[in-house]
Amino acid sequence: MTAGVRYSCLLLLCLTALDQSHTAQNCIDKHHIVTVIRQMEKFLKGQETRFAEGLRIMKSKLAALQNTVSKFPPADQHTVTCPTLEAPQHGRKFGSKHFLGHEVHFTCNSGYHLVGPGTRVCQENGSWSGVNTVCKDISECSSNPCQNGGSCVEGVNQYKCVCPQNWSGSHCQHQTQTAPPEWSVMNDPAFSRKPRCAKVDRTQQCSCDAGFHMSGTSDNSICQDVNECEVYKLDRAARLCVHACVNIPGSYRCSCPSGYKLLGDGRSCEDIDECLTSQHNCTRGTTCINTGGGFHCVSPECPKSHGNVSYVKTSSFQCERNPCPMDSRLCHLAPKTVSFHYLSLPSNLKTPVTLFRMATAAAPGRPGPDSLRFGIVGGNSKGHFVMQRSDRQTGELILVQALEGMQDIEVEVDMSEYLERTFQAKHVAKVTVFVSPYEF
Ligand SMILES: [Ca+2]
Ligand SMILES: [Ca+2]
Repeated sequence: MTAGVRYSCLLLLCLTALDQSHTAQNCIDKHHIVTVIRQMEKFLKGQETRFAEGLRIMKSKLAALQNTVSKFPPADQHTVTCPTLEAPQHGRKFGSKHFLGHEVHFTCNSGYHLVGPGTRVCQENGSWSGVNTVCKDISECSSNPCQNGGSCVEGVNQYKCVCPQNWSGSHCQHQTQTAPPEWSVMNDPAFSRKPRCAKVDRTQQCSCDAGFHMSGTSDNSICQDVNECEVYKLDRAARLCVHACVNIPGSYRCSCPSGYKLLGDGRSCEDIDECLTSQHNCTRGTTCINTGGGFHCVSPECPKSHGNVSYVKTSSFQCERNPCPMDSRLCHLAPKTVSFHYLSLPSNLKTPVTLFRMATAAAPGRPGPDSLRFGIVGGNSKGHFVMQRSDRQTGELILVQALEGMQDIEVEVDMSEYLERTFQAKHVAKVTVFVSPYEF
């Protein structure tokens, strides 16, 4: 029993006794009771201080804990991630975190306006809220720049006016006498519409839908499709389509050659990677090489054996010379390795451009060659390529003249290793370049 509890019992006994007998003699004298009360007060004071101190410590521990918890998100927020989002074309993306609850924001460059959500949030199911955001160019025709009944045709960041008969000029401001313009699709009912007419102040007002222009006489008017492909045909800088433009009633669409797909911007073409998407028919033992507009199945073969020289295939694209007899100089001069490389290039690639690098690889623990010589040993009859050293251990094959598609070119380069001016070994790389018929 603690001192405090003992005093409490004693006090309780005394008070009960006082109450019952009213005689101080039956209990401890008054002086003793006062002393006990003071000791009890002291004890309670002490308890109160310790209790307050305990509370203070607990409060500060709770605050520290709360602080720690709020600094780090719960564990499951780290496990949920959303796929990386790209900035829209002609726009920017803000925010790079892809955890649950994080936001990314989009803006568009000047001249473009945002279509879709400006903010997307990473959701619990690991996907972003909302749909894809795109930046569309602000309508160039919204200011109605074409005069005298001319129709405005939207282009890429620009517009053109197609003028009614007898009008010409960039804004149809000049009167002329000409035959029907070539961009107007005539004599094809699929490309004609009836105009929409209404009486305004007792006069008949007719108009055509977007993509059509008014034609015919004032009594018998008709809306003819505008051939946007013709309008922008000669304007290379403002070409509507990277490849082919197809005119359709009221609009146009772009198409790509076979082996290419149309990109999301509706005008560019991208090669289909048949090797990656298993759309190839390469047989076992051959390797699929993707090219612009198609693919190739290749199975490189090692050089034929001759004399003491023979090769073994060490991987799909590498052959190594079998060990030479000690006294066969011819064998030591033959390439020690022959490797095969395949490159796919678009037509008319801007030059100069480095196509291929070749480097020496000394065996671990052995001193490497102290000098290297690089050269082109075949396939450069037209001088398209140059082989040069780029650093102490590397040489590079550079395309110096543009290659026009479609063609396949094989160029063979070699690297000779020397140690203290003594020939060590030669390595040959056979580089095949597939040039696609298009510049994209
Ligand atoms: Ca059209
Ligand atoms: Ca392809």
